Amino acid sequence: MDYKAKREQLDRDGFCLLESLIGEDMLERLRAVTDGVIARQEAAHFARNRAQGSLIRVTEDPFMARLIANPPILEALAGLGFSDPKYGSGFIISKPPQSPPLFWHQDARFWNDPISYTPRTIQCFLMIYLVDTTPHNGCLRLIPGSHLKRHRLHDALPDAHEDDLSKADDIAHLAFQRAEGEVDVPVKAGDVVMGSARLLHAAHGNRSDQRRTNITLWYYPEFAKLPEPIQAYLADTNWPPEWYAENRDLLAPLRPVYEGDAAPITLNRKPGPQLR
Ligand SMILES: O=C(O)CCC(=O)C(=O)O
Repeated sequence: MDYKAKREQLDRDGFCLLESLIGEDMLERLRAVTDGVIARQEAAHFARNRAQGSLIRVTEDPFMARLIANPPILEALAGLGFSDPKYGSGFIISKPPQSPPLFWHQDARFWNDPISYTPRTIQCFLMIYLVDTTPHNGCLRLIPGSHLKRHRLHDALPDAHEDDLSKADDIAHLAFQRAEGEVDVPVKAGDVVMGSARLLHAAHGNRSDQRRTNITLWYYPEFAKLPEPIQAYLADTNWPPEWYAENRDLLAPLRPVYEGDAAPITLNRKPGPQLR
């Protein structure tokens, strides 16, 4: 993999594609585990999250720790220049057959800190696809560069993950429409899309007859270099203690730890006027 070119793309465009990172054996295990977890959810979960399909914390199954600490993922992060990443959270986002699109949003929370207005990747998603994914069955859509440059949507969108949008009961809403500059990111099963939490992104609906499952894992690739108030906030993880205890060997090196005395940053999910 040409990590230098990938890193340049991540800094410039806010994302890059890491091809064939997850092997077939791991994919098979992940399909079985995620299908089991999805089958255990109540109907209300799917009604609440129609736009995502599902939004299930990966801590519902201990096997997921093996994905979070999967050597090919950590090697790719190191190849990109992130040799001491920390993990935050993760979700099983699975679109059932014939399901609606996901609305435009960005997931950043630290817009109060000047670091959010630099090319640095504070927080990134790794979207791990368990099936081949195209515009037909719900591939990712992104607005390249929107982690650094203001887009019309920044001012037009309601707060990220607003309840009504998640229910997808008004597909005519601006948040579900085509957006200026958007690109599709079709992938093969086992590919991983890496991107900045600040990047505007959405997903097509799934118009196929097969389930489309993506596992989104969130990492802090340069945790130790982040401003201390951000480290202080992130160190207070909400990992379930029994899940952590069961997977301590794998997860301990990836746990964000902060021992200073800075107060945690106040969250702000909306970019300020510095984003131009
Ligand atoms: O499931 C997808 O295609 C995208 C998920 C997403 O946007 C997110 O996790 O923020």
